[in-house]
Amino acid sequence: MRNEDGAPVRLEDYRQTDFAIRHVDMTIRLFEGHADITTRMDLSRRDGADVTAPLMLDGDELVLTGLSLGDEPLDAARFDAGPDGLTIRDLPATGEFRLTIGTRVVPETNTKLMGLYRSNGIWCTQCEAEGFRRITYFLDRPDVLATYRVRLEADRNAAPVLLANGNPVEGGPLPGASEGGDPADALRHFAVWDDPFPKPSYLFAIVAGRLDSLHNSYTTASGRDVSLTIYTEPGLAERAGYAMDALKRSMRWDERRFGREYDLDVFNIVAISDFNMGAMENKGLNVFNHKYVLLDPDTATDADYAGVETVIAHEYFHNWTGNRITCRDWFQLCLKEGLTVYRDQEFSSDERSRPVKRIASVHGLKANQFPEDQGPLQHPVRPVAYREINNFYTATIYDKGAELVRMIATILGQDAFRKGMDLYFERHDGDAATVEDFIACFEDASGADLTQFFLWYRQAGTPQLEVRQIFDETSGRLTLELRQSLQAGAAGTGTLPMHIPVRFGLVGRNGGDLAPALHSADTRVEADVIHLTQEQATIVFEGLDERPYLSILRDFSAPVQLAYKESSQDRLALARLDPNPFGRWRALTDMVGDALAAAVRSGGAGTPDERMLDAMVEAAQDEALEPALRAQMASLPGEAEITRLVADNVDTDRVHDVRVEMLAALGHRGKAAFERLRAALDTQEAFSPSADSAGRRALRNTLLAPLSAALGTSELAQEAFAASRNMSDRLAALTVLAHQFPEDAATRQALAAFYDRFEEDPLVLDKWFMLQASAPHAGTLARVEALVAHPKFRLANPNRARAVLAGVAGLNPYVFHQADGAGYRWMAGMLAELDALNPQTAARMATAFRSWRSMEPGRRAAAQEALRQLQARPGLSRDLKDILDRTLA
Ligand code: B3K
Ligand code: ZN
Repeated sequence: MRNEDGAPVRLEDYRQTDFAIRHVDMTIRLFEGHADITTRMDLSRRDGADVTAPLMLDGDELVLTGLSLGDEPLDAARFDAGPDGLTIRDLPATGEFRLTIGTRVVPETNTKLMGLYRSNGIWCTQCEAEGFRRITYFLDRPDVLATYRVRLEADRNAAPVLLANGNPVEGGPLPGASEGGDPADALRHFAVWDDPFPKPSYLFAIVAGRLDSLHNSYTTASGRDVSLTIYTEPGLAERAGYAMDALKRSMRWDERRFGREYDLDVFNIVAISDFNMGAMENKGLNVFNHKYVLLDPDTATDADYAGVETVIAHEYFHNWTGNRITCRDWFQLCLKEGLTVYRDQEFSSDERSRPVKRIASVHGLKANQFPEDQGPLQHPVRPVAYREINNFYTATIYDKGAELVRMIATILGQDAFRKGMDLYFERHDGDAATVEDFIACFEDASGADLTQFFLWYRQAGTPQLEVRQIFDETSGRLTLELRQSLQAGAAGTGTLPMHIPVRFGLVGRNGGDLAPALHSADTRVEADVIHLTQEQATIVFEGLDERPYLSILRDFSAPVQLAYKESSQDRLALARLDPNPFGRWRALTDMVGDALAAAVRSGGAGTPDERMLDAMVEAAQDEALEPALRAQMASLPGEAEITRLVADNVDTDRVHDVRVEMLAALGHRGKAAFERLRAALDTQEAFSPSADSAGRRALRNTLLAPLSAALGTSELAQEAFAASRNMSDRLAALTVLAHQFPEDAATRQALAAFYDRFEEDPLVLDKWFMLQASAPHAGTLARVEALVAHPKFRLANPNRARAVLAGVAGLNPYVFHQADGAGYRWMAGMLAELDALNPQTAARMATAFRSWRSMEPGRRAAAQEALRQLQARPGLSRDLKDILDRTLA
């Protein structure tokens, strides 16, 4: 059962349950206004468990309607039932026994969207992490694995589709009065589903409602026929075609790359409009935020297509990494999440472009995980304590977790990595495993000792990697000095040196990688990887005619903060010459980021380095590179990114001004080239969601911002908006209008036209809300007040709430960090309102405050004041309180 409110759950306190649950048989009767649930479970004491221990089942806002042991109702003296738990005493010391528990819940009023709730009339569930206890009393933890058989009953008209985990067994009308049934059942029907794979309760799911569907089928490598169905709200199934395609490609890829096949007769996906996160990997019945299923060129951007592909793959891959092998406890969350992110990143790399995908992942890691790792919400990839587990579905668990898996692959090499994965699947299929179990598989498969590597799971924070190079012309020797350090942070974990794999290249003056002889090294150097395991290492290469360009930390081979005094000359050379495409992007981006941060710190843009701007213009035009990569190299970081780079004493007004100036300077410098490129890329080709087509659109649309900034008028964006024939182009143009030319009549007209056209399309309308909330202008806060009063705004819908709240707090530092503190106060007020409806989403949105200490003193004080006032409000959820307490600590 949950600890007393406020007391954290600790890894060191882990112990097995006294009871095991072998099988669960549920009947769920859905009615308008309530649902009745009967849960029959077969339990026994575990070997060696205390024979007198009571059974303590978890609950959350539950009402008990019946309780029997075997066939007899249980005497009231033998149990205590409350909304948060059910304790039963004097249960049999040996052998299996059966408990039958009745509960009643009200899905219609469940705005937390955890447990059983209704989304647009559709009954659906979300159980991870602790939602099953909102449906029935249970040992609601991931190390209690049971098989489930579920019977659903509902009105045939309200819920013609009845879904649960596993395979369908039977279904049909309930007997009406004439057949001897209950007259009230005349219009009702039932379905029975059976899931043969033992699973933890967090993977339980049901869905019932009026749904449209898109069908397909798949034959696995060993010849099993699987029926695939994607269910949507009425009228939207045709938008699920790309998701279906992505699903089939994911299934094939997992067979080829990891030898993993699907294991049930059916695989169902349901797209829901009210959902707290992206999607959920329930066994055989994935439930998705419809944002990650529904697409067509007219309503979805290329980024949406890529997101759908990723999330479909991610949830599918969980079938093995998460479901067949699950986590022993929630401290092991990275075991399924980090690993599955790694797998979905690899999938996207293989399906699309490896360097482009890597750049996008690294960009995301730095934008989301680095600030978390360096601020008050810091925690290790394997945490040791939590107050609210839902607050640990973080960038650290997911994205840094994926980086750790990638480092294992780098350290062991692809073959040994695959052997370790094979061993993991073989050894732990059907288990609730730990990170130690996972690492042991790689050690056993390869013979490597990963003891030091394990520190990456225990120590929080971003290590700093200091690099120095010395070239001696007379001897032709190049000396590399590497040094690592880790600051103790909020998590208070260790700071020991870790195993950092540093991929590198030595690039010749005319391009191409050199392969000089290694003269000496006090650490292991293997091909293009330096294994830094001590605090510092010195590596000397010899036989060089001239100083090469050092391409360091290629492919971002470790999640570290690079501290390297690299000359502009080297960066510019690498941006042009590095044979490693990631290295080209890295050199140029670091140069641009440093220039912007320096300008902010010194109080003005000054004249931006023309060679740097030229390098961006040149990259945009470089036919040897794929267009998506050219777009990445020619883009300026956003204001949020620059804010992060400045790191302390930040004045976000300056951030804004510096970026605006730099954008215009880039536009001036590249004007002719950018115009030519935009014309050349305007091929009028029929829309294709392929990565190539998307890359060309990305490049063309990226150039619109600097060109418009240089022109100083909205004409180009107006033309682009009018000519747009897909959502990527339309949204790019509208963003330039709304962000650069907020006062123009043309902008107002374009926003109104967009609204009129897509008013009835919630996913597009989210974009309309977010676009305005993220506009960096003095008038935005007033506009945002109007947006939340708009008839189409619904705080209870997480996508809509996120569009506005994260639009301001996540994407718009200029407004969120407004010097007068109005942005902070507005956000705090919204969080209080949202918390009363949906604590999980409120807590997630509140993490936007995590970097408040990096602001200049005036803003810092205003943020602290807003946070304190919010923290002092009575009745806050544990979710939000946990985030606020840690943020202010
Ligand atoms: N496992 C879910 C996330 C559940 C979040 C619970 N607060 C989706 C995913 O990572 O695939
Ligand atoms: Zn996941």
